[in-house]
Amino acid sequence: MSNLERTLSIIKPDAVSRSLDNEIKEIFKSRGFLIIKEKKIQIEKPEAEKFYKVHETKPFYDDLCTYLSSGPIVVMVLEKENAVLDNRELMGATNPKDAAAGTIRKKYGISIDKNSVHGSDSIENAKIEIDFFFKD
Ligand code: IDP
Ligand code: MG
Repeated sequence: MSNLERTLSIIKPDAVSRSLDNEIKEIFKSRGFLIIKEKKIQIEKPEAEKFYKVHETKPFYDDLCTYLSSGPIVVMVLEKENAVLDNRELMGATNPKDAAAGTIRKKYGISIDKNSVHGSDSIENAKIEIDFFFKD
């Protein structure tokens, strides 16, 4: 039975500003992800606050939203069997220090906040996040 899924991936400002976006896109493609949609954009802080609303009570919320809106990002819809979990595995742990060898955050992440990529954490949130950036 096919388990084709879509997930939302964001290449964050720390990676785009180091011109790592093409290299990271190649990693996704080489792991079997199809990039169905993509755009390079910069969002305003209120949009970042909406996107990260689930974290609004966290102490790092304001810095997180300032950071996500601080420079260009690449937003992508990735498609593959088990895309949601496979992308989380390929990204690695939130803190690059804890990320496993071979993961994107291990390779490129600078710190827990500048960790290079975002990925949806469930099929339900993937749908919400894809609509957030690509509703048309
Ligand atoms: P995730 O990106 O691995 O799903 P979340 O817990 O959903 O991690 O947190 C969202 C983002 O918030 C993280 O990617 C990271 O950039 C930032 N973040 C999470 N925890 C901390 C923290 O303790 N300090 C600063 N930033 C954090
Ligand atoms: Mg998350």
